[in-house]
Amino acid sequence: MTDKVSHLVLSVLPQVVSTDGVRAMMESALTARDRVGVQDFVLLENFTSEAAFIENLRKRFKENLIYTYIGSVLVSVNPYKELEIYTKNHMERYRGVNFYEVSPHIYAVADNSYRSMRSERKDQCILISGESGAGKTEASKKILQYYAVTCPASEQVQTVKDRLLQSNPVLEAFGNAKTLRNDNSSRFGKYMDIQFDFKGAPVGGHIINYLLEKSRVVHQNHGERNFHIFYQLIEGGEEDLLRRLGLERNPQQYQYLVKGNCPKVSSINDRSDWKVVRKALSVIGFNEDDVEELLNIIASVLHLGNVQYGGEEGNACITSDTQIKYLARLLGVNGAVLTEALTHKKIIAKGEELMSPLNLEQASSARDALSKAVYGRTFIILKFKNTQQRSVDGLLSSHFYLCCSFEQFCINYCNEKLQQLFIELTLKSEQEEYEAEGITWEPVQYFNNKIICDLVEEKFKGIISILDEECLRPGDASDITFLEKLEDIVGGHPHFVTHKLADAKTRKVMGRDEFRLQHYAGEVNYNVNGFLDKNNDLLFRNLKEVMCMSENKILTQCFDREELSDKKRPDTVTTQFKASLAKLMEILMSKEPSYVRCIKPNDSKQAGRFDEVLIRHQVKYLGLMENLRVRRAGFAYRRRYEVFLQRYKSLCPDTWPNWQGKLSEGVAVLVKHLGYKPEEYKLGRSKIFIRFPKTLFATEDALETRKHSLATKLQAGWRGYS
Ligand code: AOV
Repeated sequence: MTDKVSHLVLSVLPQVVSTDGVRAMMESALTARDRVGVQDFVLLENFTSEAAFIENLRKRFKENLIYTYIGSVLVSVNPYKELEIYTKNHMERYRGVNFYEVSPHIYAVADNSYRSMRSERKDQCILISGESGAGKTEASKKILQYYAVTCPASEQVQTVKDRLLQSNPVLEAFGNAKTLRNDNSSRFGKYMDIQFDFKGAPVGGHIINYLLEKSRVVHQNHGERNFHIFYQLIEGGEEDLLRRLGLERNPQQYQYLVKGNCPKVSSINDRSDWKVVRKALSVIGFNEDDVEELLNIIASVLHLGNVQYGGEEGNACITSDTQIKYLARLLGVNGAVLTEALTHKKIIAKGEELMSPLNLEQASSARDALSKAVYGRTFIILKFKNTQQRSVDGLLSSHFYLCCSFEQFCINYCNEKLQQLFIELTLKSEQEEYEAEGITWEPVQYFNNKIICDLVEEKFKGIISILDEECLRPGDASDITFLEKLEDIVGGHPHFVTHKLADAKTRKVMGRDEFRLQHYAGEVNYNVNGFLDKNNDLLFRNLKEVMCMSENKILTQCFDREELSDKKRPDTVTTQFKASLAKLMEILMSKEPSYVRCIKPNDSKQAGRFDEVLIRHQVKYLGLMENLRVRRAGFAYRRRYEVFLQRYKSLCPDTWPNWQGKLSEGVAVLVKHLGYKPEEYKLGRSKIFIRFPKTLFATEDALETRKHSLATKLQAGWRGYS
């Protein structure tokens, strides 16, 4: 974009002010506020009250108004039913229109972000957060659809649009699964970059997936499933395809698919989804050979799961070579070498290589580690990649889990960092706006969650460092010694507690192998079981070697030979994650963010049910009250002079029918006439700032009264002012 600045000047969009829009927004926000609540939480009279906040959400939810703002943040409540608010007409309504002129909508956020990118030439990002099933994926799809329809098009652009949209079914097939909370739950974080050219047309993009819940490949909890793709392939794959892959049309045949005892889900049609995914794969640029190799990998994972071990004297051996034969063919590896690697571990002692046999347990976990590595790495390269221009728009969705395993620890840490960024950036943008408008900034008190971030990530003393240290320590290191180390080192931290350190009441709700973190969002207990293994994520060297020799082209991309020459121990999972998060934060800091905060109204996926306890919890952990406090710290309402004057000019004889002088002076005359007290408002360079909603409501009521009296007078043939 930078090299085409001259064109950009032409593309600056005028500030379109539609009075109709303003009226629509005011009507829903103000005059009808008793019924439908306020459309911006900053207009709540009692803005510190959580009860008032929830009541406002409830009123709106009842009226199918699922979107509400906190300033420029969009709060969205999942309706669990199709609403007629995503039509082309709606898209047109939001196109090029100011944020506040129309009722809150995801399209407004998308449009606003797009226009800021074009007019201010600032990189944008849209952060979408919320718990599983709250509507993040849907929100990101709606944004993409909005861009696909409203951005300028050309043939090349059409390809990009198609690819962006079609990358979703593919990512969902490989990265989503049925969980107890959501039939289509994304089990990974994603960051999506869309690149626009100087005309504002999307010309490229890429998606970064991070932290896939790999353990799901080999194990699922009761009532949950493995990733969709496995079932889609088995249910939907053509006969000759399945024959070639050596698969049977029955998920119950596969060890990796039976753990959750949930092969079918009523809301999912694996067979028709398969068709969608197959088509989508070709749209995002996979040719027939690529698809074949990809499916070989998926089938291999299923075969790996069925590799059974037996053996005498504790040394594992593979009981049947059926799977190995398939694996050798599908992965393009030597069967004998693979068999050895699945039952032995290579040790280098005194410069000599030795093969040491694995016992049954070690062999099973080596096999599972291989399945996870193969699937996890394939997933990472499975992204729509088409980078031609500078990236200008990002969509990030993240989750907050309240369960308690290693993956959730990482994700909750990610959310803690995002929250920190969120508060910092909200404060920063408030401060910048005040400065730009020449208004004195009054510092705001808020809860800074840095203390929790430090507890997790601080060098040497943080939980990640302690975990890494235990992972590297030879000898008796275990999940329990890790827990003990935590007690020793961070035991006194106000946000940390374990069973041993807890008071009697807390102890009742904690296991002996758990630690509890007091996140900004609430308390979460983490079970240390599996922390060391998952953090190490070790794949034995000889298994890596086999994969590096694979003839499967996707696998050769996934397993780089350089990894073998690198004698240094690979970074642990949390350390890698910490580094990629730091990078992500850096990217986000360099962009102008918009936020979508998604709320799940109930746990039963039901339309119309507003579960207050569940919602209150989310309002808390999304930090919405904190956000509102920061936003309301100074002024509840701010509008550009022309918008304010246009709406209220009829309330003052000096500004009616038109004010001829400077806009700021017109507003000054108007508010003086309305009797605003000096402490109630401030006049900035281009905007009026009003401190309390009641001032605005009084003005709005005056307008309403005037409209009525005017109508009466008009009927009586009146012509002048007064
Ligand atoms: P998530 O992305 O937040 O969960 P989804 O976006 O998958 O949640 O939403 C879950 C389900 O809620 C969807 O499959 C839809 O049925 C419904 N839904 C969400 N938003 C809307 C909407 N705006 N209109 C109608 N229905 C909606 V997870 O991926 O589990 O974190 O991991």
